[in-house]
Amino acid sequence: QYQGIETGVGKTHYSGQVNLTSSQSGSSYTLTDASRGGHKTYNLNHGTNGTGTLFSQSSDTWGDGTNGNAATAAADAAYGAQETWDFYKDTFGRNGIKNNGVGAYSRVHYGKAYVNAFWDDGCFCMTYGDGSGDNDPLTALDVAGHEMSHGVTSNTAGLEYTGESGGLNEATSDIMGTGVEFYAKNTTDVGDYLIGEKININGDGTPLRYMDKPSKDGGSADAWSSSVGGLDVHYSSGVANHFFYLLSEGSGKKTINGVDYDSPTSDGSTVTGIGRDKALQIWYKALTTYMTSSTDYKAARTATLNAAKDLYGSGSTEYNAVGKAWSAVNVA
Ligand code: ASN
Ligand code: ZN
Ligand code: CA
Repeated sequence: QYQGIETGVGKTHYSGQVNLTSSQSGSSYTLTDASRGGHKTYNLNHGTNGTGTLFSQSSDTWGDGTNGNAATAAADAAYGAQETWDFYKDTFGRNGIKNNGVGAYSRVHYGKAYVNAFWDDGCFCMTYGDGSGDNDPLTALDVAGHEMSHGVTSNTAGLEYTGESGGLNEATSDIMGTGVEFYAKNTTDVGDYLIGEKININGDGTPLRYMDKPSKDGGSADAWSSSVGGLDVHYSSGVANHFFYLLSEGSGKKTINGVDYDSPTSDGSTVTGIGRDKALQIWYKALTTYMTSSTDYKAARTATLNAAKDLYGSGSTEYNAVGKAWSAVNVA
């Protein structure tokens, strides 16, 4: 339906073989997705600034699944950008990170042995390191969804990246990154409530974060306390990640896509989940309608209750579950 838009194939490292949208230019293809705001994927080739070079080749099959092939990371990054775009569009009707139909761009092979990935509001771009070798490239789907969601937060609530609002900013990225991972229905990288489970970030195969019981990572908070705002934002996020898990799936033991979860409550209550789809709608509406740069945990409770009231009605099962899930992480 779109002229010049080609259906390529990505042989990713984390998500198996996927369809990727490319463009044809002369006798070569480029990793340019004109169906999603013109998103492009570039090779920094171990540099740390500029855009590097646009991925371009004579074949429309990108990467071979191995890290030795420079285009493999590009295939994962392009897939992450594509699924994140589609997730926001299909789930919330959001047309790109700024909701203006304009795509971002992605850069892979940043620096040498760089163990991180990051979104940058300045360039409106995504960047991925290759990992150190003790761990793997940072191009997994939930990482992509996490990072690009920082762009959505910047362009909506604008949650300041410090204290409790910083924890809410980080949790928004974990929540939406997880939303992307489930949305993609990829049979190689299935949806879960773990963050960074594919990239071997700790060198021992364990995930970076756990939403059912955040303290399993050794630093994150399971529940609110007056000192939570003093934690690193990747740890204070635990309170909202735990809230989101409880609201979606409920407390106690559960197995989803082969992964076992056991989610406690700080007040000994039992929480019954309303399902991830509704929990995502509530979080997104709260983020885009009620949260501001200075929203703290108490205000996040109010924001999500307002969102649940708008979507499902005051006193609805969903509205009551939001209150119960916050109380279960000590946000009263
Ligand atoms: N990967 C980190 C994060 O998104 C990088 C950063 O920007 N803080 O939280
Ligand atoms: Zn983040
Ligand atoms: Ca995950």
